Amino acid sequence: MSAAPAIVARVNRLRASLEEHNYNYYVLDRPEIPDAEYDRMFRELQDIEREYPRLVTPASPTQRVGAAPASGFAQVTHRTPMLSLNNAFEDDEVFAFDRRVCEALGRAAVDYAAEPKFDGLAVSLTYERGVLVTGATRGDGASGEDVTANLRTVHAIPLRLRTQEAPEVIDVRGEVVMTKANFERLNARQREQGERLFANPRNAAAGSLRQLDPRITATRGLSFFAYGIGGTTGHPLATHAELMDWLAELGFSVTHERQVVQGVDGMLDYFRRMTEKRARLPFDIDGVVYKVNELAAHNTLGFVSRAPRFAIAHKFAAEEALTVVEDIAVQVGRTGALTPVACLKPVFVGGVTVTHATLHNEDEVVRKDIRIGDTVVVRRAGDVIPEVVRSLPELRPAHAHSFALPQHCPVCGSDVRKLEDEAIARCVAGLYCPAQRKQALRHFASRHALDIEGLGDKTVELLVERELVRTPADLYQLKAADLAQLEGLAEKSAGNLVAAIEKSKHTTFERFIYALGIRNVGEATARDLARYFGSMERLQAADVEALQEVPDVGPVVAQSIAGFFGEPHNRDVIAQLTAAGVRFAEAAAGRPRATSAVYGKTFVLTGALPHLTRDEAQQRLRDRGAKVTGSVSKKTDFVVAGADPGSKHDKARELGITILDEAGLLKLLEGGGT
Ligand code: 5U1
Repeated sequence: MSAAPAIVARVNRLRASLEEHNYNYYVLDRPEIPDAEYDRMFRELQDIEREYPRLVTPASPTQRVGAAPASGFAQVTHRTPMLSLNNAFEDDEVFAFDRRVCEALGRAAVDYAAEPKFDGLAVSLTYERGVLVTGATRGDGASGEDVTANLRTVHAIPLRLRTQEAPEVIDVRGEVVMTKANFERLNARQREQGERLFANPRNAAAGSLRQLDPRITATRGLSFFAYGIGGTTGHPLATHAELMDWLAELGFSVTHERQVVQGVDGMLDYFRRMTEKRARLPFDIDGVVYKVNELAAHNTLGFVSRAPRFAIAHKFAAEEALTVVEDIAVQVGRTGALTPVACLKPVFVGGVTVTHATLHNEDEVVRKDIRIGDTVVVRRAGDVIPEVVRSLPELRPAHAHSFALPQHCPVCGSDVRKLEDEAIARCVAGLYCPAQRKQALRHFASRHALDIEGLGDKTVELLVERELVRTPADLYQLKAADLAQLEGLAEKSAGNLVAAIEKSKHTTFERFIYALGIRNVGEATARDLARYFGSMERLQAADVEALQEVPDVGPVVAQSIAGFFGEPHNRDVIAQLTAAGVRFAEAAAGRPRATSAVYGKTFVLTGALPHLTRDEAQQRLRDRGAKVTGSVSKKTDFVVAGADPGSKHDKARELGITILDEAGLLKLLEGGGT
């Protein structure tokens, strides 16, 4: 049924009225009518739209909540990247910022637009011909998540801009925040319902915006403050202050705390006033932002990586609090590193309750003289991880005691070693320790190690979590039926993976050494070790002195290798691998002879060769005692260039280095014995 003109006119009037009152209430914070009157008009509009569905438009005030729950969020590419800000923590850094700006602009003094830095979530809102079409999170700055349905429920975000002259398209940038009062109310409700509490208003805002059901977001009372645009406005604006006024005219909340200030004195004065006012503001802020006020200067100043040179965030000092170290636990990371972690009496600092803080390594515990039982200063700034700043020995109780790292891994019981000139102690059972399993398996299967095609990160995770595999040797016991049970592995890929594992049994000695994941042993060292020792038996028997006979192996690497083979758990896994049928041609690892034409020369490979793969070319060169490096320098002897060689080729020409094609390389390789 089509609506009579009087109905259409009524709908338009109701919408205009509701938009106006929504704006007065949520943006200006100045309601002009009682809530009951607003609700009456809203219901009248809903009734008419129900009767005449064709009159419904996406920008109608009834359409804020309406979208069905989503199963996930799509990615949106920002038309203009969303920048991040460089931070200043000290006055000096603000002085340096002003100096850089004045120098670049050739001015003695500059005006800055100063505003609070909201502690919320940055979003980008795209309006086409004045109507909100997309709202996205910042993501990595280049693309974010499409949270349009959720952002539409935020009343301070206009569904339609308050102007007759809306730009064809505009991206408005700003921050979604939750007031401290709404945060308290939300947590009280969560507590009553036995739900998880949010640590601070920012986490609550983020959690609310990432709800799959927009109806939940709608109940969270989120706010939005605009602070800029992506790209240009197409509107004659000379300053950031004018841009903020214009955004306010378009219907956005813009902070009342904004102010134009002169030079460093003005910025620092503003910072001190906001520091003092911070606790009384309805929102959390974590600092202030200064932007060069003149917009034309933004183009002159440009960007460094993803941060503008025309703006800086001046962050408030980190909050500190006192608490007690109840214990020091030890975590074993995926590379075997042992990290002492302070277990703290829970303390609220910087917006969260802190119960643990990393102490990084044993030296740090000694340097800061932190003992179990000590009262310590804990610091946390914004989203930075909490840290123990220092202990207070004057408050030390008699029962306080020092901490020492265990000599055996708390996860697997193997030896713990600290290499010379390294601060980190590690569990040496890289092939065996459960904490290091996933990492060890990923590395073992990687392309330059045993190159097991199809054994990706996800499969490794599943194999370890289901306890189908504990060490690399267990891989060789897997059956296609075991693998086919894993999510994402169809019968065919399970069969392919078993075949790939089988194929990996035939490898080279250097790949096998590299695959063991010995700390400090990369591909080049693995190759040198394979050449020098020629057999696993000789390599395992070598002590630190013997290992240092190998070219380029110093004391640290030698200790690392000796420590690895000294650990019985690792030797067991190697024996199991051999028993499972893993074979490498040990005898073939003869030492290259100095008679090869490429022996001792340094090569750089660039571009695609017609017949040899990059790996094959590298292998042949290295087998004959050549060195292959990644970049061209005066030390390079030859550059081998294939198709589309790029800048390395140009550099070789500049430096007068001999450039070979594949045929030239092959000739040179044939030119001497190996
Ligand atoms: N208040 C405010 N926050 N904030 C964050 N202004 C502001 N501007 C930003 C960011 C990331 O960026 C523009 C300077 C590009």
